[in-house]
Amino acid sequence: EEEEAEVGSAEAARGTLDHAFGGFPLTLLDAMDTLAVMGAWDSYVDALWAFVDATPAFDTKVDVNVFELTIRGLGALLGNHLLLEPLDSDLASPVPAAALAAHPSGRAYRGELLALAVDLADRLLPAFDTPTGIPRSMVNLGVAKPAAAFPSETCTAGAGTLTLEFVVLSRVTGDARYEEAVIKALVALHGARSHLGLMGNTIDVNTGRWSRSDSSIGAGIDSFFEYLLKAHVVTGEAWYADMFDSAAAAVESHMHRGVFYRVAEMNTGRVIRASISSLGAFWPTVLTLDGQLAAAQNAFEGFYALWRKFGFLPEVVALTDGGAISPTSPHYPLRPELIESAYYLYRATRDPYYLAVGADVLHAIATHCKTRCGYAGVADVRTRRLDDRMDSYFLAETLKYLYLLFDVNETSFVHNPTAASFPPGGYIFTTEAHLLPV
Ligand code: DMJ
Repeated sequence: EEEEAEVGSAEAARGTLDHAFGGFPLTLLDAMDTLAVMGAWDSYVDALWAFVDATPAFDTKVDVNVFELTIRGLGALLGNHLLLEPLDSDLASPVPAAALAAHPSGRAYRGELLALAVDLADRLLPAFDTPTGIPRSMVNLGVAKPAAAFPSETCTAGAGTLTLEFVVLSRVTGDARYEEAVIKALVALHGARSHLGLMGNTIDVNTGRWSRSDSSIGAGIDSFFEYLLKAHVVTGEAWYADMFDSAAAAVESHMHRGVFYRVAEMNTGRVIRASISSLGAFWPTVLTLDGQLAAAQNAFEGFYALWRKFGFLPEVVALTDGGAISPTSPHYPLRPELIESAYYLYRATRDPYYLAVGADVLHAIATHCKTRCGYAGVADVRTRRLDDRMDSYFLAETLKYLYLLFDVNETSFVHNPTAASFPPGGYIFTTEAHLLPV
């Protein structure tokens, strides 16, 4: 049930994106900056031009999930554009001129990715045209259907995890429409929280009424919290941090018991389900980013205990009062959140324990998931049966965070950003691990 709610009809969008665009190279786009992070610059330039030469176009009559295409498509286009062509006041480009020159075409980057980002964002904007300003979860890219023809129910993560990409696009282009749309949406969504400060799982974009009042840090809500804090980090604006502080405090008081975070009813604060969604393993990341190290380490232990018990992190597990733990959704679709949190905690503590966690995760994936043509998600962690499926976030996130965790000598430019001006900033990862300058 939780799984289905993750991002509305994201499952359909995920399963069909590459096909629906007639071979639009979404996986290549999502994965490209992992090559950059690894310093594999020749491969990065190959990937860039292979993508551009595929003449990707968004002018296609396909229904897409606004959240999924924002975090995988728009975030990647914008992040890679800013690596190749930073704003004057930003970080210097980490892409070596020699790598671009060494490509057989020898061409210069001329903003091709930014042009696509603007085109895509313009096609997503009609989703925000609702009475509340909270976006619908789906649009048709080629305007074959008006936005209003799509269902009015959306989940909190789907509507509240667009901020970074849209705000940065406005700052880069000088066109305020994108930032205005996401701010209006966020204010409406945050304004719909209960008197306890808890968010529900799904909401109607026409009425602003919750259709599911179960509140958690897992599927359907997870990255809403992440983007409140990261929007503060990127923009420096305090109001995002205030929203994050109150939302995080409500989570800690109503969901947190021991090392686990339960599901609470948003109006009463009562725990209604002792189930743990693997997506919640991002929580130690935001706690670390917020400077709450002890709480982050504690939360990490809950998720890592589940990984150790099953050898992978099942999508959803149920806890009983007697202490039994059983997977209710037994698959592990190569998700990054646990390794992402290990990376943040290692950077904050330099405790080799987190490197050992990384080795454990790497070993399990390398041993059980490697197939002839890629890596496969685990269909059932109890039997180790594999799915015929590798989501693009495996390349964009799971491998990137694993690489960065083990980059203890800090050779990646992410760990040594070069400032073009003073004061030097750094990068922040979007929820799909694309890099945006702070
Ligand atoms: C990714 O697309 C993003 O990390 C998103 O926030 C959650 N789902 C996947 C990874 O699990």
